[in-house]
Amino acid sequence: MNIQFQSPAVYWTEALPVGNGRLGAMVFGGVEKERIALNEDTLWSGYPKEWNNPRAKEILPRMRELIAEEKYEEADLLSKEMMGPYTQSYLPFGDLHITMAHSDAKHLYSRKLDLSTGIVTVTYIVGGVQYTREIFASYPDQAIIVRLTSSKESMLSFRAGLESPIRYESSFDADQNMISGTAPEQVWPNYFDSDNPITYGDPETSHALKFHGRLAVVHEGGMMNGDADGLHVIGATSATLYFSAATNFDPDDGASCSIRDPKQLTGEAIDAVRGQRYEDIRHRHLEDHNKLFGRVALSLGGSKAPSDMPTDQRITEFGSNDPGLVELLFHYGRYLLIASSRTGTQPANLQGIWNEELQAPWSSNYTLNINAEMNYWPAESCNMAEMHVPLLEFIGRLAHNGKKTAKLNYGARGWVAHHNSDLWAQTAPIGNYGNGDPVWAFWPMGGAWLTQHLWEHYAFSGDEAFLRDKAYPIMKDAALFCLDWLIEDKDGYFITSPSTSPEHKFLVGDKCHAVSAASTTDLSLISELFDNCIKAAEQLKIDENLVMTFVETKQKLLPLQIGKHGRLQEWSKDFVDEDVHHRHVSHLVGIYPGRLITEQSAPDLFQAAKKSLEIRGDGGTGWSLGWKIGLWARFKDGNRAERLISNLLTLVKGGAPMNNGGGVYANLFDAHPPFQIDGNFAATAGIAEMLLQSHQDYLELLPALPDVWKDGFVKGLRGRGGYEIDLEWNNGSLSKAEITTSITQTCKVLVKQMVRVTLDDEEVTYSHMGNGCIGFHVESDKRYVVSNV
Ligand code: FUC
Repeated sequence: MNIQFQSPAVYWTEALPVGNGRLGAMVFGGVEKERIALNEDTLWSGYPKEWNNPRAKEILPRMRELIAEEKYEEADLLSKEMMGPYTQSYLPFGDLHITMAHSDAKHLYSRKLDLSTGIVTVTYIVGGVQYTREIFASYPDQAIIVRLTSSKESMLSFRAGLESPIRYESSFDADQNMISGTAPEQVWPNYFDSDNPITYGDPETSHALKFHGRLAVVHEGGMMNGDADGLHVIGATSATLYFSAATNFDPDDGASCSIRDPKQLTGEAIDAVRGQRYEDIRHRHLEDHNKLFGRVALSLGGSKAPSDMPTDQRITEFGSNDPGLVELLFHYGRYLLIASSRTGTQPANLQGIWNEELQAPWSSNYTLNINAEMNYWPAESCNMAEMHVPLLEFIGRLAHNGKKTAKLNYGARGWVAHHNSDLWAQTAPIGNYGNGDPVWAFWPMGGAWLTQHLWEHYAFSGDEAFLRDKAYPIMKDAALFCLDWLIEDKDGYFITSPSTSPEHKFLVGDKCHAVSAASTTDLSLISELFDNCIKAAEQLKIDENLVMTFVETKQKLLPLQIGKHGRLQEWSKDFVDEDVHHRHVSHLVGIYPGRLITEQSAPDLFQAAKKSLEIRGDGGTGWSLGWKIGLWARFKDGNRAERLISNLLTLVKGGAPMNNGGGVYANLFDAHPPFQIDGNFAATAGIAEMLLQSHQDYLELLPALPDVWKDGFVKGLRGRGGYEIDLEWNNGSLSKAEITTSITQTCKVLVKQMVRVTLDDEEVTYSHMGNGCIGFHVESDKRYVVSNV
């Protein structure tokens, strides 16, 4: 299960990622000069500032009048006065440089990342000596470990040192190199024109984050010394490098903390690990990684490609002889989430935790109108519920800050978040108080969408304590904001105003506009949020009156409509699209990842949504292609979903300019382009969705199996209701399903033909429950087998 090359990386997007949720590294694998690009997930610019804009609530009534009068141009303009500041940026930590004493004249070079171990290995021969590097990010030991060995005694000589693109100071002693500094107070987004895009404060008084990085080296054989040029190891046979980094970000307070000493933190981490045997550290890492990564297995028919074929070549030659590349793409999404989102870390941002640029694309922030959510689509279905927790915790921080924004900006109850956020959990609209375009800068539905994740975490686990103590209070508050945000239109329907369909404009005459009333996205997200709150409150037997309000308001929401060409309308009026192939498909959120519109619950809307997707086409940015995989899976069209996977498996060269022609880079990172990790996660989630669906209160096995995945199996997928499922199929149809559950209940399965259900080879009786479903009693932790008769 390798991503592999026969040459070092030239571009960062050819380097190989490792991560332990907090520390990330990209391994280039240079022979003479190795570069390992480093990240620490709390290293962001800025500090918490006042981002709320009370003027918004003064403007709101006028905005609503303008929209009701269809004066969209004026509404767009006025919305600028409701904006707030841009978010801050996720920063690179720096680089670990290792300069070998030998030359670059290598042969038998190989560089690979084995997803099943989380270890990058670089090997080559120079001057008759085989050199090997192993690099991994250990979660149990909270360090990045680099192991260097030479096949002949005393042939390992190198210099190692840390650098950073952020202002820093460095120091060396006999066996350690340290760098430290203070992050910039402000980094403007790369799309914002500024003469001074990166500004530092006075390190003595700045509230920006302090950071510290520490590299220690232990060598076997030879000698070592340190000077201003680095740590020099001469004539060793092997050596282990330990890297740790920290900032003084206080997760409880959401701000930098003057008594938190990052130098002490890295010191403690390194002291704890460097006295240990390399084999033990490696073993602990493998155990930790396997526990998570080993939960899911997938076979779609393997690969006829030669086993040593470089991954970029494999992508270029991808075709029907290589479903193994789809397996790799699937596993990569799981690998990347495990590597970028662990208990106690920050949630994965636009680039997970890997970023080399001071002004990363879109600040490498949390983009809430699709991208941050998309990162977590595979978390539950692909058996990584713990990896979901950093996002769920972050939603809690947003809910806290967003209460103030709801009150100050709109005079509303509950909490609100908008288009972007950052380490500081910023909740206001962005756009630098008037510079942004409302089509992206003004979008108050961040909370409504994010809370879906709280509900899903409960739906998959059935963990009622989580629902009661954590999820529901935050969901309810997001719903309270929506109750206050909705207004009645002239016909008595509830609508949102102002409203956008994220990032997609409509045409009136020859002019494009962003802002109108009641986009389908808004109504879908709110409707589903009310639904989830109703279900949650009923389950918890609380808030009866509020449930009535949710029910009544939901019934009075402006109904979704079908427009010309039979499409699900994107806006409440049947406007002309600015771009029929637009990358965002937000109006289909109720199909996927939501479950508002199903073939059974709303057949006409379901067909209309399908028509919309048909017309949107099969192109788009990496993440857009990823979304469409899941959508076609929900439309039960496996071949079409597979076509989108193939489209995503288009090689994008490193350094390609930003555009809408998505694909993957040589290292299989999703290419918007530029690199954006959400498409990786969406692809993994979409593939899972093709194999198992559970959003309609029953299990649907192999709902969208494409013809080319003739025979195969998947193990360890999760379904809502505490299910874990293994499936096997032959010749395109299910041969066996094995079902376990953590909850004793009636298991409902949609069946396409006569089946037999057994428990320990004993027949289990089932009943027909209508709509093609069978139902049978299941007890927790027992393994039920459904097989064709
Ligand atoms: C949204 C998208 C862009 C990009 C950015 C991070 O603004 O429309 O394509 O993914 O987020």
